Amino acid sequence: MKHFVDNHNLNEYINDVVEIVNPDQVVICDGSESEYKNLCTKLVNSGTFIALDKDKWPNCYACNSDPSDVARVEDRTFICTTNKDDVGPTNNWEDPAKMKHQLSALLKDSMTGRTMYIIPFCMGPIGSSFSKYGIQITDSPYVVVNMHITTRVHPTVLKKINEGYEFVKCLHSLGAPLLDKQVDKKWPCNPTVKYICHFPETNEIISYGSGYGGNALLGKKCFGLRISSYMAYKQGWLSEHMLIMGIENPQGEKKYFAAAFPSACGKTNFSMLIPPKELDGWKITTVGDDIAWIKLGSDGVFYAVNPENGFFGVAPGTNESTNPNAIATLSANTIFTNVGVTPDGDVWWEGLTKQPPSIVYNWKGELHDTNSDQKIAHPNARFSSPAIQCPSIDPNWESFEGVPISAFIFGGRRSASIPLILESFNWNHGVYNAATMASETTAAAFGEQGVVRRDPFAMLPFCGYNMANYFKHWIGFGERKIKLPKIYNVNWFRKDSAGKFIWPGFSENMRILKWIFQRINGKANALNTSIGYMPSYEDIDWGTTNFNKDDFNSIMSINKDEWLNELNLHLELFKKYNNQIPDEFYDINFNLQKSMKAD
Ligand code: OXD
Ligand code: MN
Repeated sequence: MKHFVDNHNLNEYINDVVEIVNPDQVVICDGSESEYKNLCTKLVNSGTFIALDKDKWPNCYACNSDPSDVARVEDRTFICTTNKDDVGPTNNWEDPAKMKHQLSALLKDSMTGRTMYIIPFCMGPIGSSFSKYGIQITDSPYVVVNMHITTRVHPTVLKKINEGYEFVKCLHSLGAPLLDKQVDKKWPCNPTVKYICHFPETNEIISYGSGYGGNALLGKKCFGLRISSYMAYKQGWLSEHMLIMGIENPQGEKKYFAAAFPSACGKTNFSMLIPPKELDGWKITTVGDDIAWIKLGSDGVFYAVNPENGFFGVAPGTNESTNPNAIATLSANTIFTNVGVTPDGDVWWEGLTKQPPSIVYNWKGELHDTNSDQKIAHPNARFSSPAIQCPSIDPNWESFEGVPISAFIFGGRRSASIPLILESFNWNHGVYNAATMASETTAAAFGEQGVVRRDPFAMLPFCGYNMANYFKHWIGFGERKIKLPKIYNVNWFRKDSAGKFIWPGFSENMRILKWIFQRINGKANALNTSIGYMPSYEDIDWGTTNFNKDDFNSIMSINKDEWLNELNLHLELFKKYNNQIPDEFYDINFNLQKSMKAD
C-alpha cells in the first residue's frame, strides 16, 4: 500500500480508489493561495478558464460547461440504503452493494491521463462542534478551486482525521478518461452517464459523470444536506436547505431567522437584503444563503451554523438593484460558470444591465447574435464567491456556537392561493405548512418548468432519508420543553389575474420581516383566521410605498374553494408517503377543513 497520508483508514481509502480509477498522479491539496493560483493558471492554459479583465474583475475567471452538464440531475441522484423503505417515496433508491458494483465498473480507469486530487475539507468553522470533515477525491481541477471557495480546505482536516474524527468519503470522477494523445475538452464530463450516489449508512458519496455545481462540489448538496440530514436525524439535530439572516431593529436588538425556499427562489437575494431607505435603522446581516445546520443548545434554543464558506449563487437576475451585496461580493476572486463573456474580459448575464454588450460570447462560447432571442447566460449560470467578501456578512457568521434562531420562514413559489404572509397557530401547524408547501419548478434542476410540485421544507431533492421520518423528526421537537421558534410561510410569487407578480419583493420583503420581528416581541397585531395568524393592512409598516390596500387584499385573499381543494391535495400527498406521516397532520388537515367550511 502506498503512503499518501498518515491516517490508516484514509490511506486505505485513497489506495482503494487509485487502484480502481488509475490516475496519472495523486496530489494532496492544502487549500493554500498558491495552490488556488496554480490550478487557475492550469485551467486557463487548458482553455477551461478565461481570465477576466484584471482591473474590472480582479482574480476572476469565467468558464462554460458542456451543454449536457448545466444543473443538478435529480433523476440520476440516488440514496443507497439496505432497506428501500429508509429512503421513502421521494428519493431514488438502490441497494448499496449493487450500486457500488455498478459504479466500480464505470469508475474503472476513469481517471486515466488525469490528476487525482485529494481535498481535505471542513463543513462549518474548523473546530466548532457543529463542523464535519470530508475528503473529496476528484479528477477535476475546476472542482478543487470551487471547493476552495465554497468549503474550508485545510491541512488541519487531516490532523483532525488523525485524531479520530470521522470523515465523509466523497469520490468524484468526471467519467472522462484522457486516453493517449487525446486533446482534453474544455469541460470534460460524461455527456450521457451520470450518477450522484449517497450511502448514508457508511458516510460515502460517489459522483460520476458531471462536473457541475451540486453534482460535483460534494460538500454542498450531497454532504451538506443529503448525508448530513441523515446524520441529523440519527443524532437529534437538523440539517436544512435554509438561509440564515440576522435582523436588527433601530434600538440595536437583534434576532436571527432561518428561511427555506426551493432552489432558485431568491434565497441569496433575501439573505443579503438591504432595507428600503425609509426603514433606515433596520439592518439585515447574512450568515448563510443556502444551508443551515441547527442544534438545540442547553438553554433549549435552536442554534444555527452555515456549513459553507462561500456562495454558489445564481447569476441571472442579480444586479445593483436586486442584490447590491451580491454584486459587491462577486466583484473579485470569483469563478463564473456559464455566463456571457466579452472579448475584453467582461461578463454579462440576463438582468445584469438592461442591454447586453454589443459583442459578447454566450454560455456555449458562441458569438451572440443580437437579433436572436437566445439567452446569453444559461438560466442556471453561477458565481462562486467567498462569503467573507459579502458586505452584509454577519459578525457571528463563523461563531463556533452558531446563532440563536427566533423564527423559521418557509416560502414556496405559488402564483395563486397562498398568501403573502402567514403565521402558524403553533409548532405542529407550522411543520404541517412546511411539509405541504409547493413550488412551481425552475431552472436549478433539469425538468419541465412552471409545473407545481410539492417541495416539503424545500428539501425534496435534498432529504437523505424517508421524508415521512423527517416530518416526524420535526414534530418531535414540539413535544420537548424547548423554546420553539415561531413558524411563518411567505409567498413572494403570487400573480394577479393578468399574470403579473403582485408583490414587488426584494428590499420590500423587509416590511414583512419587520412584522415578524415585532410579532416575536409581542408588539405586532394579527388576525386570527381559519388558516393561521395574518396581518391586516394596517399591521405592516408601508412607509411611502404605493402598495395599497387593494393590492394587499388581493395577495392575502383566501379563496375557500381553492383552499378546500388545496387541503384535499394535501391528503393526496400524504397517501404518497404510504400514510407513514405523523398522525398530527391528519388532525390538522381535519381541523383546517372544518374551520374553512364553517367560515
Ligand atoms: C442550489 C440549489 O444550487 O438549491 O442552491 O439548487
Ligand atoms: Mn439551494
